Amino acid sequence: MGITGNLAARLTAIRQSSLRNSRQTIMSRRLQARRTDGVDKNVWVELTQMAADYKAVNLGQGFPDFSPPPFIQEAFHEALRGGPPMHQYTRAFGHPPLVKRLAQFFSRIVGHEIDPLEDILVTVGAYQALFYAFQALVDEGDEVIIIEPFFDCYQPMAKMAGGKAVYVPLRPKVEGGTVLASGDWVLSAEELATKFTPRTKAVVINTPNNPLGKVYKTEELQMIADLCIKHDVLCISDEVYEWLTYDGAKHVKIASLPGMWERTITVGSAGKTFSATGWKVGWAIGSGQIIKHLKTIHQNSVYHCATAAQEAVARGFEREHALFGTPESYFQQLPAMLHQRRKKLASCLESVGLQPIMPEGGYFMIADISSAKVDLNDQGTEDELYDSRFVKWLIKEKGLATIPVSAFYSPEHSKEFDKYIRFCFVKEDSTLDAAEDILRKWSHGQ
Ligand code: IK2
Repeated sequence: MGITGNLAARLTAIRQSSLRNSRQTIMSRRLQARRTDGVDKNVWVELTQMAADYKAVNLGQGFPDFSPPPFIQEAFHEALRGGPPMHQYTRAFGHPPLVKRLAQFFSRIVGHEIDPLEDILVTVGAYQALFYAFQALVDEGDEVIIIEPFFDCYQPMAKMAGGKAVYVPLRPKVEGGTVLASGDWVLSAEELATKFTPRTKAVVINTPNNPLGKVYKTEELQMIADLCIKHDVLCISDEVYEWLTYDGAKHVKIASLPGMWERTITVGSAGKTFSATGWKVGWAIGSGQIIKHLKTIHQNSVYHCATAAQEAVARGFEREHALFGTPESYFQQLPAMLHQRRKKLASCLESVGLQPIMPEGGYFMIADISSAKVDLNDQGTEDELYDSRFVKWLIKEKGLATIPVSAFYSPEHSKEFDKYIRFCFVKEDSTLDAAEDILRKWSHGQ
C-alpha cells in the first residue's frame, strides 16, 4: 500500500472510530426527559390489558358496554354525511356549532353569560382539558392541592408541568361502626386550610367523584371556594359525571358560586355525557382570561379535534337544551337507568359480604374487601398493596375485573386505603348478572 493508500485507510479508521464514539455518546445520554420519571406506571393500561388477557367480566374501566342513545348516533351519522366541511379542519378552539351550544347550555347553569369564542376550549376528551389546565397554569415549583381519592392522572399531570401535588384526604366519618354512603366521606376545612401556602396555584376538585361517587354539597364547595378566594388560588373542577346523581343528590358547579367564575376551569366530557367515551370530545370552560392560556397549549400541540364528532355533540346539546328538565331528556333518563344498576350491584355485593359504599353520583361503587378471606401470597410483587394483589387474583382466578382504590391515592396515603376495590356499574344488566354469578359462586366456595 502506497502513501495515499495508507492515508485513506487511516482516514477510514478515524471516521469509523468517531462514528462509534458518537453512537456511544447517544446511547449513554439520558433518553428520557425528567418529567416522565416515576409516572410510567398506569393502572388503566395494566389492568385493562390483564382483563382482556383473561377475558374477564369487566367492571373495571369506566365505560358503558351499551350503545349511546340513538339520537346521538344518528347525529354522528348525519354529520358524516354532511359533505366536505365535516371531514376537514374546523375552528381550532372548538367547532362553532359546538361552542355555541355549550355556551347556550351552560350559561343558565353557571348563572354567567358564557362567551362561546372566548370562554370555551374543545379538547380531545376531558383528559386533554385537564392536561392543558396543568400545562397552561402551573409553573415550576407551584403547588397544586388535590383532594383524595382522586382521578389518578392529576398527580402525573401536576408533576409533568413542574408542579408539586399536595394532598388532603376525604375521611370517612364512622357512625355506628360502618360507613355506608359516599356522603359520609368528608373534607376537614381546618385540614384543607393548612395545605395552602404562598406557592399554591390551584385546587383540583372532582364532583361527582371518581372513584367514591361523592357529590359535593353547596356548603362543602363554598368552604373550598372561600379558601380559593382568600388565597387567590385557581380551581380546576372536573365535572365529567355532572348529569349522574342519585337519590336526590344535586350537582352544583363551583364556578356558579360568587367570586368563582373568574378563577375556575370547569372540565366536561361528551364521552360521559352521551355514553360515548370513544368519541373523546371534552371541554374546558372558564373566564376567557384563563382559557386563552389553555388555547396557547392547544394551538401549539393538537390544534384541532375531530370535526364530525364535535358536530354530533353540538346536535346532542341542541336536543338536550330543548328537552331540559323533561322526562325525554337523556340527562334524566341515564341517571334513572343507572340508579337501578347501582342498586342491583349494591345488593349483589352485600349478599356476598362485600360492604358497598353507596355512591351519590358517577359511574362507580367502592366496596370494602377487608372481610374477604383470600390467600394472596402468589399474587403480584411483595411491595404491591393488598387491594392491587386482590384485584389481580380476582381477574386471574375468578374472571372478574375491578380496580384497586389505592390507585386513587398518593403514595403517602395509599397504604391506609388499600382495603377497597372499585366496581363500574355503567354496564348492561347481562354484564352485571355475569359478575353476580362469579361473586356468588366464589362466596359459596366454588
Ligand atoms: N375525569 C374523570 C374524573 C374521569 O373519570 C375521566 C374518565 N375516566 O374514566 C376511566 C375510569 O376511571 O375508569 C376523565 C376525566 C376523562 O374523561 P374523557 O374520557 O372525556 O377524557
